[in-house]
Amino acid sequence: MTEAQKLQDEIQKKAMDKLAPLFNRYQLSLDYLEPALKWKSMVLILGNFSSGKSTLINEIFETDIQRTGQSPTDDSFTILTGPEKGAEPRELPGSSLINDERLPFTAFKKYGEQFVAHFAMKQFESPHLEDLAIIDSPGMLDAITEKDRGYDYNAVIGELARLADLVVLMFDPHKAGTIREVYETIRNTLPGNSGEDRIVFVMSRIDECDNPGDLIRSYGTLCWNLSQMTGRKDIPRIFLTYSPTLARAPESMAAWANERAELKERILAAPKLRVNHILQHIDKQAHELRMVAETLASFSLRGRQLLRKTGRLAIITGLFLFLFLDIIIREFTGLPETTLISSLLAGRVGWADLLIPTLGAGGALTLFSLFFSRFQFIGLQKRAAGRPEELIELDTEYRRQLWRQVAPHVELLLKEAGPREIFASHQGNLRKIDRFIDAELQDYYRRIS
Ligand SMILES: Nc1nc2c(ncn2[C@@H]2O[C@H](COP(=O)(O)OP(=O)(O)O)[C@@H](O)[C@H]2O)c(=O)[nH]1
Ligand SMILES: [Mg+2]
Repeated sequence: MTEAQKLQDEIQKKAMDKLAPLFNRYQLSLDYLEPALKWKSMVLILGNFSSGKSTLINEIFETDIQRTGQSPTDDSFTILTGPEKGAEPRELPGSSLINDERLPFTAFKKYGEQFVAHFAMKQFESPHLEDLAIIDSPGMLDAITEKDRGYDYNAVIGELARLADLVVLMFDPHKAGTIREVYETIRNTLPGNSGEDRIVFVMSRIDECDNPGDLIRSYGTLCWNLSQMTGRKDIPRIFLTYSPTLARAPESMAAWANERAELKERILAAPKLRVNHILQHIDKQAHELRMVAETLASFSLRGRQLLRKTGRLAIITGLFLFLFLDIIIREFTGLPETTLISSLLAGRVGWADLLIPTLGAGGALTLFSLFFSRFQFIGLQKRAAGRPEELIELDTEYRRQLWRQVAPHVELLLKEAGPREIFASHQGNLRKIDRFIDAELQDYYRRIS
């Protein structure tokens, strides 16, 4: 095991030890945390069909494992990786992948049989593929709708992108302008799920541009499209590449020769991003958990404040009835013969003197506690579940983003909360989460920097 893998294992174990009980406590599923921690580093290759994805993969790993061609030759998600230690390379169908607990794909069952039929793993020997897997993907086609594919393509891409340490987005000069599906995918899934720094933009097949003017026009179109897509004014780095073996006139492409090599380097270096990615992922999950705990802490604080007010009134009323109920009753009925106060003054308190005071005080406390749990708490709960965002401060964009992730879950927890929730030790849980985020996670960040 390498140092990085050891560290990764340690981080995973620590995160599970510290966070899993709290995830359970707040009924958050570990479905997001667990898969992202598993298995090896992954690079997801996305792009238009025939943008050269499979060609690039074959080239990097010096194989012809992936079929290539001008028409949409391949409509599957294929995981390309090395065989297990000591085992022969195998091909595995999607059904095996989604049922293998050691792999991070068990959650992909939900995309249905159509997806599973288009999901596979191909193993082959390569020194780079011991701790790396590349995902070749079916091309994005404007014309193909979700109905044609039979599964939610964008959701699949979003989930794979979240697991991947690097997402390579490939365009070719011919179709630089028709990337609506790519656009939607980036807009809807990538930014929330994976940081911008994990996306690499590539314009490939540039050798097919007839002249530099052509290339510049294609590049310009792509930049414009990208800025529309990302909503940012700055243009990200775009690798301009071509396949040296396929290029029509390789000698005229000398200016771009290095870009392919650099891209290859970025892809092969993905395992180095793995630990950082895992830390970022745990970081985000921990902050989401923290926000859930924070909201419930705020709710329980309000509950206790309300209870304190009602409790004070209950005690005053109870005390009043304890001391004076027998006097009041005697005023109307002439009984009892002695009251608690008169007995106290006479210095002879008997058990009988305590009967009415105790019933009075007990009755008052019971009525107030019923009033609190049946009316006041329910009212507070309804208000909180209706507008849970009022329970916490959403003063930064980061917090608003976290809130969007957890809001439905918080609403559910608030709806299910019983009066006992106000005594739960949310503050203690918050301290535990903070200690994890501020001390342990930061320590790991320092160790990898
Ligand atoms: N001229 C040229 N052709 C390329 C290049 N890259 C891929 N091709 C060709 O473009 C077609 C589509 O490539 P492929 O890798 O199958 O694209 P994919 O659908 O994205 O996997 C194939 O016929 C390749 O031979 C390139 O850089 N230059
Ligand atoms: Mg292909």
